[in-house]
Amino acid sequence: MTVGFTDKKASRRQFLAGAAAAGAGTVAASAASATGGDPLITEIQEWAQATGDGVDATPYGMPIRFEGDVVRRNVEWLTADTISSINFTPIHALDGTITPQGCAFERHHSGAIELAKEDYRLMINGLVDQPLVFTYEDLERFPRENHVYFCECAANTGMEWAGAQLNGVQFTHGMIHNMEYTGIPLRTLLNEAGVKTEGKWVFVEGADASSNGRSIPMDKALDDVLVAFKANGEALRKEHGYPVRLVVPGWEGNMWVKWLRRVEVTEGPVDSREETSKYTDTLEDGTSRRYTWAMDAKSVVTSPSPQSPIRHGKGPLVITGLAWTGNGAITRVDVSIDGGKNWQEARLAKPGEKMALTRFYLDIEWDGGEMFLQSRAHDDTGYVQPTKDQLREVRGLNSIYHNNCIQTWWVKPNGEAENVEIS
Ligand SMILES: Nc1nc2c(c(=O)[nH]1)N[C@H]1C(S)=C(S)[C@@H](COP(=O)(O)O)O[C@H]1N2
Ligand SMILES: [Mo]
Repeated sequence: MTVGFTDKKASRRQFLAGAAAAGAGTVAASAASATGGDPLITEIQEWAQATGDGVDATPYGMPIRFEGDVVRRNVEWLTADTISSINFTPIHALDGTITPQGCAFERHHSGAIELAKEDYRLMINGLVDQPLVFTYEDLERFPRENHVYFCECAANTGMEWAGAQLNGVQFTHGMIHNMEYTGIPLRTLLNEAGVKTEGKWVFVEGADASSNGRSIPMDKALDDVLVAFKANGEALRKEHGYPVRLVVPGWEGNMWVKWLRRVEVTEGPVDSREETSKYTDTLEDGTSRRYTWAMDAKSVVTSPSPQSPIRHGKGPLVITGLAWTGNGAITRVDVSIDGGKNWQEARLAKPGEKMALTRFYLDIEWDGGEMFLQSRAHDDTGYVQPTKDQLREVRGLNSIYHNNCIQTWWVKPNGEAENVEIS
């Protein structure tokens, strides 16, 4: 496509009109055949000369083989062994906001276990009037709710503290997924057991060898935490905690206990491994922040990005990305193409929803020159996503977790992009 217009709106209209004409096989198409023709238009193709697969060929569908590179990936030097490890969502290749379970990042400390519904038990004990054990079938009889929430590992972007490191948004920001969960409010089950007045926290743990125990304050437990058994309409996948996981909206992924087996009502926090030596944020002076549960507002451009270069040359370009906040809803996203000197307000595909991913777009006329692409999220608490330098000033360089800084992609005239830092 060649577009030589200066007016952005006019050129986009022209582009769309051209595409429509070609599709309808009118002037544009016959012009093509006159110059030798495009066999994809002029010839009857192989796939039109025989029948396709029958409806019995795909009882449960997988993506078509041409999409075979839209998969989870890991970072070799991070993955000494695959049992206690992490892989990343291919967010550079997805659009919209819902993450398919099949490519949603996984993080487990002792591998993904296979736990059948028949063998599933959930215990509620500790400071309750009546300790209870639920089977999976018991859970199915409680009133349930549907909610879309993001789950972000606290370590997402954690490798980028000291400098631009991983060359792809899948690796820098892919420890996140966003699904529609079906589940029972934890509140319902706690009320069933009857929380004693001294019960101010819950300690939640999983059935896997690591157990991944975490303490959650009672206010949160009684607020929006879900005991979930479906994601995106179907059963949780094994790797996401089949048959039941905890959903802790807006809070770090580590608290979203998979294969949930026990909820103990306690007076105080347990100070487990996962909330002391891990998932605390060590500052410059050696002291550590703890109880940093909520994921602060963050955003990133998913395309163009290193794994999603521009292939079409100058002209209309769709810049897109994701924004989210664990403290409420995204209200606005700004995009800069010059490394943060000038900002334009991006278009939100839908108004921001609480603790869920928001898709943004900025449709520009690319002049073919280099760009330093950034995005900046605002949430409904008034919080604005910080630059890397602003974050380092407060948090130093000792942290792994809770890096929500503004990301920069250096897009070159050939359309390739690279992870860089701007200061
Ligand atoms: N039982 C159990 N729950 C767990 C974990 C685990 O290893 N075991 N990993 C936690 C971590 S660190 C994260 S980030 C999320 C990841 O959820 P996912 O694997 O569905 O992406 O699960 C959390 N829940
Ligand atoms: Mo995590």
